[in-house]
Amino acid sequence: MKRIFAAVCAFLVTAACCPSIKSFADNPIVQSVYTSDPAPMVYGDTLYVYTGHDADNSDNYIMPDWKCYSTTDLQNWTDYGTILSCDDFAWAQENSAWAAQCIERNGKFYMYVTLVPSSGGGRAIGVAVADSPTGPFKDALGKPLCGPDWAFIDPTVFIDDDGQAYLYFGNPNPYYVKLNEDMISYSGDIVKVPIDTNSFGTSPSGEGTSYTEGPWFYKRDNLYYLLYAANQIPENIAYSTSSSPTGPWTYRGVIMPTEGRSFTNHCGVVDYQGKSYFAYHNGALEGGSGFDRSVCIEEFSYNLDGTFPTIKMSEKGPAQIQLLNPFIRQEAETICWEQGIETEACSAGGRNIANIENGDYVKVSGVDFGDGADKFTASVASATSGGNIEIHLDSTDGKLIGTCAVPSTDGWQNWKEVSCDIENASGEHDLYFVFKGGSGFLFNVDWWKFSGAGTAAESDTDGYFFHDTFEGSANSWSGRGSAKVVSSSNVSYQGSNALYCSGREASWNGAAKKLNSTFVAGESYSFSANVMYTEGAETDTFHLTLQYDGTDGEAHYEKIDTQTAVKGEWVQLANTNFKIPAGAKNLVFYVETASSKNDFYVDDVIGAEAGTVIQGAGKSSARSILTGDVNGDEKINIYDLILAKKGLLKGFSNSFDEKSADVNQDGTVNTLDIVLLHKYIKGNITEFPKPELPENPWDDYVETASPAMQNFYS
Ligand code: FUB
Repeated sequence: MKRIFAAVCAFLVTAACCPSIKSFADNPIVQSVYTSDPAPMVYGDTLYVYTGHDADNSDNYIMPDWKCYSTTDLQNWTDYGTILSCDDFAWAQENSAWAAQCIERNGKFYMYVTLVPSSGGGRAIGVAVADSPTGPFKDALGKPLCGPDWAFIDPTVFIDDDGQAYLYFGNPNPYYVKLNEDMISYSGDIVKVPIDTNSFGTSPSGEGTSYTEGPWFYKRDNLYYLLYAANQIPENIAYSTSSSPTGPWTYRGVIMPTEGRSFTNHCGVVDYQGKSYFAYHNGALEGGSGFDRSVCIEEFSYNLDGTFPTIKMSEKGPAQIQLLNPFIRQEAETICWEQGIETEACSAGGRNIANIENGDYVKVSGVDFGDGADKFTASVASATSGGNIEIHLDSTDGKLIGTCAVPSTDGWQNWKEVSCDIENASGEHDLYFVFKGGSGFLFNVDWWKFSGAGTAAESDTDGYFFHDTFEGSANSWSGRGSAKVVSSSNVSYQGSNALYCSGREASWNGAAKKLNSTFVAGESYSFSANVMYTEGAETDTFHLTLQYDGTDGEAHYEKIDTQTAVKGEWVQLANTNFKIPAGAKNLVFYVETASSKNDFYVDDVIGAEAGTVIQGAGKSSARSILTGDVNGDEKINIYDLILAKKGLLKGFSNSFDEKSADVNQDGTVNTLDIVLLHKYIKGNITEFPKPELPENPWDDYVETASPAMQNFYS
């Protein structure tokens, strides 16, 4: 790839027609090598895409190994390099690494691959196993799992809800086999799927079906999907569905029509962070062709009936679902787009970017500098005289915010941290590292990070990122809507002040705090706030809520915790593991009520690392009233009678006990309630009498008024 870009640039420079580069497409997702046959997999919070690897300048399938890339935002992809190769299978020929898919089961990762055994006889399906999604993978069997047979290519694997795993594969006919729970053996025969045009469409010649190769098998809403390359050559992507994992199948049509400079296509489908994505390959990268393919990805939505929309190839790719945090270490090989860069194994672990020449660059998409960055640090190495990293915003010749000099470190893997000042970087930008220097390779970069005002705060020894106590100030809190907030010494949960919220004209008019870039979308945190109110009904319901802008551009509201408070008692709103939704922006954290407009107080508000148990006022003593259940244990028995009698004689310790003891609900607890409760417990009555309300309270009111007023009302 390096040579192709260098040659293209040399030509453009010679021709003196090289326009300044402004922005680029984000498909294909990898530019440093040619990639093919994508197989997406979600594990934990991360989307991985496993790919084949087409050697540069190929005029046939020269496919030495499989690669892996991951993302959490759909724009920036981290390169794990080669995670498995033909060399890892002692029985396989070199350069025969055709399509593969990886799946996790019981903490192990199984990669099903296509290879050609050295002993001949056709292609075969092998299986490798690893303890992590990025390897190292090892041949699990030392021999093929299925085959050899020239028809056995392109494995796709799925584990059904009942635990049965299925492996589909095949060209020009699909086959399936039921895998055992160990995922490296199978039971029963390898079944050749019966196909006809109703199940797999009609081939363009009119003879036979459209099914060609590259199946992708999964289930969604109890419907099984088999997607595949269809139409013979050039291929499109079509699909069939079934109510059973083994068919019969019904042909559903073409999803992705033929296009994109590759006569094959090969797809994988995945749901990630609430959205659906379709991965495929084409020949769109510079120098691309049917043998030098590149993996792309598109977002799509299923139709309401579960059918697929038509999906077109695009240069733009999916929207970024989460901004990148520049204030934590970022791997240099996390890239949206690059020119002239390669990656290699790094002596410090993972990978680094390498073979950097003058004018090469890396784009990192959607970086959130928040309140600002004033320093840049990178880990670099150079066996020559180094060069400079120019740091630009939004394009390769956009605003220059800093230039970091890279010296010689006497070796391509002798790592040294270098820093430079950064000016005027705040808010959200695409970030461009443009590499400058003399001729030849300049330097390598392992990782980078920024620091400054927008820097994510470090948590303190308690694990707290912030701790607002309102001692003499409202800290960074403000009123929402009509509400006003001030630090008040009227009451406090800790210390001598609390935040007083008043002037509320609606329940959502509460007390709010903007969360800074410490709080990262997709990550979990522990939150706690203590609230109390002094005027209004006996109880009130409070919410601790997160407002954020979603990836759809709309405002969303998510409850962090909800509690019922008793008037005059502090109650704690807390959640030790609240996940900020992926892609959430403009985070506002606030206290509101469910429906009242009561004034309230907030104190001791903490945002901390996920899992941190924060001491607070605890849950409220509020409970729902069950008439007769005076002690609140959800049973009505002699203990309630004892407590009711005691309350009548000496007074009730709280309003819940008193309300529960008022079994005839006439507003007071008296001997009649005690008698009724006694009768209920003995079984003489099975329900308490309902309070007697006049049939028409207005008539009753008028009747009891003075004659003059009765005259007035009439
Ligand atoms: O990559 C080699 C072969 O090309 C795959 O196995 C097929 O699916 C087609 O994409």
